[in-house]
Amino acid sequence: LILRQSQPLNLESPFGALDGFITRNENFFVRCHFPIPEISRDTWRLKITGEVQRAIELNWDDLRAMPETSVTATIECAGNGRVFLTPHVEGAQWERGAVGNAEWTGVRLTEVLQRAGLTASAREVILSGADRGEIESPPRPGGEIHYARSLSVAKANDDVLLAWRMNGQELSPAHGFPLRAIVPGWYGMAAVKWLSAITVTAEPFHGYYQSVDYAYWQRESGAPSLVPITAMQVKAQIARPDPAEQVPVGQSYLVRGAA
Ligand SMILES: Nc1nc2c(c(=O)[nH]1)N[C@H]1C(S)=C(S)[C@@H](COP(=O)(O)O)O[C@H]1N2
Ligand SMILES: [Mo]
Repeated sequence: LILRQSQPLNLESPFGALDGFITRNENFFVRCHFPIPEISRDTWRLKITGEVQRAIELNWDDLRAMPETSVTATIECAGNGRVFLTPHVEGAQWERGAVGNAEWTGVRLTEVLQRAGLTASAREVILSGADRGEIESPPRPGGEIHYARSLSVAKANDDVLLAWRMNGQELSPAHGFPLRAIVPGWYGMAAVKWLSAITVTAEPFHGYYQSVDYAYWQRESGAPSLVPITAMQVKAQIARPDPAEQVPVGQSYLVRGAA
């Protein structure tokens, strides 16, 4: 992995090493906004509150007693390839490797939501991580915040997974131990790691990583409006040859890439 930042930890995958459909765990990029929280399974809890029939708290055993399922899904950071943008854009200067594909195992979010029961006014599902810290550059909220992102109730009940295994191995601390969300088809910012709270709301969420960061101006009808980034755009990327690689003339060469 290529070190982009050590505190918080940001590691890029060597995209040129792409050699198959699944990204090995040791090659999987790491994107963190805050220090990695230390969590013990014994004291970890998942709280589900807000627009629910009954607020509930699940411990590790409660969660593991629920039906287990697996899904293969790509995580791409919305900032992948940022270094190639002109003009220059602030933020982690990712090259091609802020992306990976893995098989995730866990319980479907809809199963967990059913335990609590959504009310008729439920509209969004906010996922919060145990990691927290202060935002340095303005515009910023004062004081500490937790990493948090919301999903529509429709997406939450569709194909979102709460995962505890990655390619058959227990999640590592960097990838969200003990539990993270996997939001198939959406950019990585939605895949909340170190999941500790689920809050169901009747109103759209306007948290920091939803409105200031990971949002874009959409000019659809009338005035531009700030919209949270969600679904991934179609993309294809060449792994080999590498941008700096010299390719021999007159010989066959196997080009590799991913879409
Ligand atoms: N709690 C929490 N979840 C998080 C983040 C974070 O900083 N904190 N980063 C998000 C972003 S921007 C991305 S791209 C993915 C990266 O997942 P990975 O580190 O397992 O590759 O995690 C997402 N989930
Ligand atoms: Mo990201």
